[in-house]
Amino acid sequence: MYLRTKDVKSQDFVGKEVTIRGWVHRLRKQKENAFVLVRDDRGGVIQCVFPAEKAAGLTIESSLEVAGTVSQDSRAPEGGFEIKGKTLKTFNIAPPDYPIGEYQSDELLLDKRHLTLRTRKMIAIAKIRSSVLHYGRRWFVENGWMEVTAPTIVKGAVEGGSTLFKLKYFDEEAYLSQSAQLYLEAMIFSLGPVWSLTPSFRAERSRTVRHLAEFSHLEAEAPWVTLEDILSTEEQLVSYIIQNTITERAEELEFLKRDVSDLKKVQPPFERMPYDKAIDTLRSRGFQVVQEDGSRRDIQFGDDLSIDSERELTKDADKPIFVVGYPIAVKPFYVKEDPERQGVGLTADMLAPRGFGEITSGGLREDDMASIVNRIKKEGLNPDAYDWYLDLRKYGSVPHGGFGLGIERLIRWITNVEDIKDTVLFPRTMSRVTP
Ligand code: AMO
Repeated sequence: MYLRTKDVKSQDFVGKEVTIRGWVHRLRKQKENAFVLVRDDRGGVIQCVFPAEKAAGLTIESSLEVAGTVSQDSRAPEGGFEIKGKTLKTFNIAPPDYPIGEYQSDELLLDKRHLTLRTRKMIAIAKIRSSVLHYGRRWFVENGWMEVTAPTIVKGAVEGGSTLFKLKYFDEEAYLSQSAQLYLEAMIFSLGPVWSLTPSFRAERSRTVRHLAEFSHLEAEAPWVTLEDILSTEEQLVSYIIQNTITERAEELEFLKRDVSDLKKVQPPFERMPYDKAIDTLRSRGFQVVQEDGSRRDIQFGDDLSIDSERELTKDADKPIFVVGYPIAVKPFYVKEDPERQGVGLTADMLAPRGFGEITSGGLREDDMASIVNRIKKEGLNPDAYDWYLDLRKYGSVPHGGFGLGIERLIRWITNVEDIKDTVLFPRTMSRVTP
């Protein structure tokens, strides 16, 4: 039986013989001894010491099994325990040209992502990611929402035609889904509050540190809710994920040098800032927008919020802020218009603090048949592709709403990594579809 390094690093094993399996993570050969830092299949490491001749053929990333005696030595890296190796069995001796070392360009690390996954940084992020997904699912289960799965090959756009990935689907044209929302809307009539975690695809032409072409989308939808119900669900969910993740992954966050004192403050309620107030605040700070011809003008009511304006609004915040009531003109066709304020949507985006930007978008859905058809046409979309969706407005329509949370945006905030590409194991962007 072989053990994991985490279990071996304990007083209980000192003086005892153990067997571990893993890969050569670091290697230091001296005249008498070789110091082999072995990484196991959970990303844990322990130093194994061998007589130099025994480890002579070892190279970085060779796979091996080590049997030896555990001892405690304060000089041993990563916790002061090491294994005095007795036997060494190799599964594979890697050639000496392993491409990942201490200093590499970001591009090379992405080109070799299948190997970069073995770095301590990527292991830490992968574990944090796993916790974020786990606690997201747990929150929904504990609060009585049903998990569902929507198709990812679809006929209609949800978030506008410009970011659709087209594909040939046998003899017709179809798209990769931008959001499960419309399908979740169909499910609430018989399944009640539902949620899903599916990939969403956006042919984003922009190269930014916040956009992926494929991202993990956590989406929820429920009947008979108010906008306030949706916001309350979102703030509880996000707080629950963050508090549990920073507790469970304290070691990994420390490895990433993420000071979590600000994250500890993330508890409901989050501020609700009316969109009008957001615009007033930005105007009072002289905030300007760049127009298509390159000229600048003051931001005004009706403008969408760019990442720069989101950064300005949240730069001193510790908790996320909801911006509530965007103009429907800057939002997709399904957003419900406030019956008391023409042109204003019953919708809100959650902006993460300190400029991390939008992490959720949600609100109530338009349930009036005539206005939704009108808005589908206005967006230049084909109403025929939405006939099934319009049935939902025909047969027993009820007030309803939901939201979508970008898992990678949330992880970027939690880990404080610069580029969203580092929050996902195999990122897909405009310029990258391999490995
Ligand atoms: P939206 O398009 O705002 O809304 O997407 C919801 C959330 O998904 C994340 N996100 C992205 N993450 C990484 N890369 C991208 N290219 C990307 N695009 C979006 C963001 C965003 O807040 N159906 C609606 C939501 C709803 O109203 O239910 C929707 O998809 O975190």
